[in-house]
Amino acid sequence: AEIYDFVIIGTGSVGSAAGYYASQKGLKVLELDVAVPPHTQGSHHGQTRLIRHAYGEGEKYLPMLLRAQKLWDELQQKTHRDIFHQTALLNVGRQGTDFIENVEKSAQKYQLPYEKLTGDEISQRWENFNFSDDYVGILEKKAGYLNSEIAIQTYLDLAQEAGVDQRFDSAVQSIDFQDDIVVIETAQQVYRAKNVLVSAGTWVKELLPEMPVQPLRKVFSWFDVADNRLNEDEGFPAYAIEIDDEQTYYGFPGKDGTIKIGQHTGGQPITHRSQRTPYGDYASDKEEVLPLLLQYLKGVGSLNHGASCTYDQSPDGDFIIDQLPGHPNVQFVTGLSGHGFKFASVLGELAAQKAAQEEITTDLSAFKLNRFE
Ligand code: PYC
Repeated sequence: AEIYDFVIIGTGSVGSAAGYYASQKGLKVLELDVAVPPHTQGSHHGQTRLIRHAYGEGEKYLPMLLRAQKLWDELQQKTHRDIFHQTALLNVGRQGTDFIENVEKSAQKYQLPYEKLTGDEISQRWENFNFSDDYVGILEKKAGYLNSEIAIQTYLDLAQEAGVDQRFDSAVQSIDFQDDIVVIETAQQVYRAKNVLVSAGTWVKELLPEMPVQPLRKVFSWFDVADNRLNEDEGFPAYAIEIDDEQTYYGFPGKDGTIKIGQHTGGQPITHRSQRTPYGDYASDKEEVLPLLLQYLKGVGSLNHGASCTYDQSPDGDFIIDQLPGHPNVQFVTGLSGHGFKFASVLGELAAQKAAQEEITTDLSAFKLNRFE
């Protein structure tokens, strides 16, 4: 049977990008997924994801982040699909917190354009926000949000046009090794590969039990827009708001009559797919954004609907980008911890470069698996 240059296990966010970029390098590629992506079983559904540039999680992410934005722009230019909305993005937090310091330091170091606002100035500019001067805002005019499902569909369509083999509804049951060849078994078939990327998302431990990843059930919801000023076409920004250590919220400007809001903190650790129950199963699903709506964000109407998804949480919240000890031809990208989608383009490109044995010049040393030893 044919030996693929590159087999990708899980073609949601990172995997779909990897398949496309690998196809552009002339590799013979196979894409496998448990369902037909984009789908609702992973961490890419619910239409939209933020793209922040100045990064509260630390400046080690900046080289990847800037490349990610460039690749999203190129994808949009190439296909004319509706991928990136440069709505501006407002980061809010208390002065002196790690989050705000990281946002400001990374913006300065990488010369990103930003504007710093007092709590009062935030409320003057957007009357729907209500922050005291205990809070500061850092506004990034060039950031915004991505249409995640459209982006994945675009990568998959381009990959298919480029001749990538796609076998969806194909759950991988095992990965094995015959010398330098990786043997991948699904219920239907056995495949052989020179290189593999495991970008399997939340349930990666079913294939790689040694990954220190905790699945976390999360929800987000859409509310009716009760005040026009919350809408994207009125200039309302996307936002990431750290109220305190335990409460970080995020949201998107209103569009088509609704506004999407979620809490980044919280959620329920789970151990099996069946525990990712639908929105509304926990009382907290409907309650968790109320503190934001009662105190800090006005003009949001009634709940329209919600959805549940999962984060693949790493012990420190940072990504895990590495290769299997003893098997350098098996790469994995995991532990994206609920802030990964914006990086999917660049993480896919890096995986494709590695599969093509190209030199990787991005510093990935902060993301290695052995930091947990
Ligand atoms: O990384 O900006 C983010 C984000 C928003 C919601 C979850 N993650």
